[in-house]
Amino acid sequence: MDRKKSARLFIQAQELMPGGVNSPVRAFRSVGGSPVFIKKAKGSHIFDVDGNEYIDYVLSWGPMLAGHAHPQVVKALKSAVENGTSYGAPTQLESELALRIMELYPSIKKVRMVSSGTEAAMSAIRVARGFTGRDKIIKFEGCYHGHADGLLVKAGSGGATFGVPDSKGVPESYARNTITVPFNDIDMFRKIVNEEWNSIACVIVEPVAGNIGCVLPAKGFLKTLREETARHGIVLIFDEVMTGFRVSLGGAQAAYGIVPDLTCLGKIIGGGLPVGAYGGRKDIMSVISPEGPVYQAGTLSGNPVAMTAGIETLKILSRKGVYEKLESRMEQLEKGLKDAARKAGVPAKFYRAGTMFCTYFTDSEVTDYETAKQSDTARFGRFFSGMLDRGIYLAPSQFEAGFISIAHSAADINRTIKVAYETMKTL
Ligand code: HOZ
Repeated sequence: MDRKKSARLFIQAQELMPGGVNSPVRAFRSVGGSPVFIKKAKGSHIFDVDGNEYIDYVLSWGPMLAGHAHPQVVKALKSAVENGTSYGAPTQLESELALRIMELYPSIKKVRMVSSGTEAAMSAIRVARGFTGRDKIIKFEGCYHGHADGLLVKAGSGGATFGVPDSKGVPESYARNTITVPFNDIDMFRKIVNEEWNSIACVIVEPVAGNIGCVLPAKGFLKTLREETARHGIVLIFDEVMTGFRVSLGGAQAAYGIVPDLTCLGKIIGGGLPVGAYGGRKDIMSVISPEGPVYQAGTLSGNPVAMTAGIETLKILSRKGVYEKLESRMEQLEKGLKDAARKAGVPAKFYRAGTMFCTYFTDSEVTDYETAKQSDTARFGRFFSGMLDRGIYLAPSQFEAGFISIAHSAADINRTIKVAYETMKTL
């Protein structure tokens, strides 16, 4: 497949931006080769500047659950833009999106819109600290909650991809307040909480760890987090930036039956525009300015264009039958990829939660960051390149999840399975 123009653009971009990109994982460094420069996307397909077409399983790292450029979203956006693109003042659209979110996430009694998942997570933590008067937080190894200072400790996503889970530039005094526990390690979590509870403001978790691939919560893990935090007055924050609307319409909290105190959302509630949100218990959310003493603000928060994309996307997702269709496509993909690996004689483990998934090249179960790291990442790199050259666009890292959308057809999935088998035979 010819990608000369992408390669040329990347050479230029490297002179202009660190690593030639505006977010590290995009640089393809862990899988080799040069990133694909995108020209446009429609439905389940994405097109590069050299005229190549790919079936897209990155979907802008998750948000395009309704497919790229969905006609209903595009139409609403066109008319929204005609009315101006930002006011920095209240609109009815904000309340409309807030109501839709609260209907689907009953744990959210009040919500604050922000502009990214990073902002949602760092703000939710500030609120938890303000509410409890405690400083420490617990996060899980390999979970990624955006790039705020205190969260770049044993972080997933680019941190895992490039082997730098603890970022330089984070003062030791910040990192000291972040306690890390291996994902799914119930005993260690209990021990730490029981010893240190009176200094712990919150526990933040991706209920399905999507920034080390797709690692499922072990039986009883999320329930233990809920019980122990409730017992000790610690705020439980579910970071559902990835799992929201993906694991189910009501997110991981609905799928696993756990009610967190605060929830972070992002990606899908912006339908591909820069949006995040955090919300939860009324007493906790009431500490936020101007109701309370915890400050958090943003000129672009609640931006009318972004709210419009979110509202239309949630309308599409709330239609009857959408999740049943997604489930059947996902089952088809799961079965096909497992069969392809078996027939090709390649050891692989496939995991998924709703429509987020990951294939690890290993014989052993992947249950946390350590076991994810033991998978054959070099083989993943070859798999990634083989798939790309055959028209399948996967996330360029073993430590990121794949996604499908409502636009992925049975034919897309069949083609992907066929190509996966061809590629796996060469690994
Ligand atoms: N944090 C994203 C993955 N979960 C990566 C975003 C990007 O590199 O664009």
